Amino acid sequence: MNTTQTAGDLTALLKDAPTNWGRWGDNDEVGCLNLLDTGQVLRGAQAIRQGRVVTLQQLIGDAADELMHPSRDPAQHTITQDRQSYRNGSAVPFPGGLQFADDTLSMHLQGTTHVDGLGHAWFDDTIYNGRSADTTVGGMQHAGALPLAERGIVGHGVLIDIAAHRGKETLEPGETFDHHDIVECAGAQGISLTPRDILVIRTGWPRYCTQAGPDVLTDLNEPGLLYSPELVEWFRSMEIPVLVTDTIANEATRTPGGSQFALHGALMRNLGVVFTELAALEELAMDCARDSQYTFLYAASPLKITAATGSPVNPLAIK
Ligand code: UVW
Repeated sequence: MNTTQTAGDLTALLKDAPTNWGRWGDNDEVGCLNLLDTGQVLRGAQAIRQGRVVTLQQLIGDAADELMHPSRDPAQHTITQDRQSYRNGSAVPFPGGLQFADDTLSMHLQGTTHVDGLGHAWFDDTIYNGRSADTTVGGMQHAGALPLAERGIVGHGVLIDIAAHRGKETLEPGETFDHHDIVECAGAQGISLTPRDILVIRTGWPRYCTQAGPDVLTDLNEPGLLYSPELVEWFRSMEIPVLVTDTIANEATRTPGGSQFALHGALMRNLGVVFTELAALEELAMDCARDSQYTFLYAASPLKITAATGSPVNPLAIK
């Protein structure tokens, strides 16, 4: 008996759920990024019509604005050298007079807009592609963020503005939606989804958190996609490679039956869907509403960090 299991455990919930384990070989660590081939990059490039670039990263270094899981701390940004260092003699100009400023950043790699390695979350002591969760001890030996960073994430992006579709600024705590809502929202936006689209879903949740204050995060109850076998089957059959949202964890926190983060199990661990969380989507949403173009080239380059569980990222939507 696995001592970490609880009443609503994911082993039981997902016992018949599909996996992509072995589909791209026993050593695969990038999962559904395998679906983003050269054809998908070119399809994404065809969505570029105006040459406009929108960046999708949350600001790092201003704790008041940083949204993150309550188990994580704000980034610590420290200036280690500046003009004052030359005034007080702790730094010496280069020959010729050049001086420079320097700084460090200490942060949770998943404490801002970030990509999750496929091995970041697991149940049943097994991570993506059937590896032991023991391979996460002391650093990700497999399926961390590095293989995703080495490949890069580029394809045809589609914004699904669920909040706007529901006539709201933001979804409420615990408010859920599913694949039917995604398809309906896309239709209302004048597009139909195509297999291998990168889904970028706006809930407006960061705005809710800013208005409600920090207490809203202490007993996390995010809005988002709600687990169901049908939803998982839709992701599998649509071959959705990447799920990007503006929430901390890309899914409704609570699953009926008592478990939490069931889609981390069903989509990330089982299917190898790459999660990007905490994206800043307000500007993109306004831009898409203005020109009615909800498609774009999506390009994201996680950092190459040895053995990391995830990586900060500043994705680009290029329209
Ligand atoms: C958790 O859900 C704990 O982490 P993340 O949101 O980074 O996937």
